[in-house]
Amino acid sequence: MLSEWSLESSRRTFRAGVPYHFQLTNAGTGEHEWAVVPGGATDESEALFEVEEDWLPSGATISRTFTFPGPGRYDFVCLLPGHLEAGMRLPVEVLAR
Ligand SMILES: [Cu+2]
Repeated sequence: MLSEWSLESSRRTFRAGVPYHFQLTNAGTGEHEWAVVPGGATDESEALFEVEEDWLPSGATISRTFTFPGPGRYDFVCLLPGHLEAGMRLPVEVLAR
């Protein structure tokens, strides 16, 4: 779930190589996007997966499937200008399969 200015996830630990079905809800009043990046990354070019803000207007819920390629730390982030800095980063852990 995304809102101003946070991301929440019912799950924070995943396994590499397993497809996960994510239900993304924008519970905020503005646009947000959802991206998966390597831990600490801040640039869109580093995103492994991205759901653009057009798909997540206020109140929208959509589903996407993503598979983490390998173990390590990843972050769920919103990369709209200023949103990451405002706190929209959620670290998650991915374990070896
Ligand atoms: Cu945002």
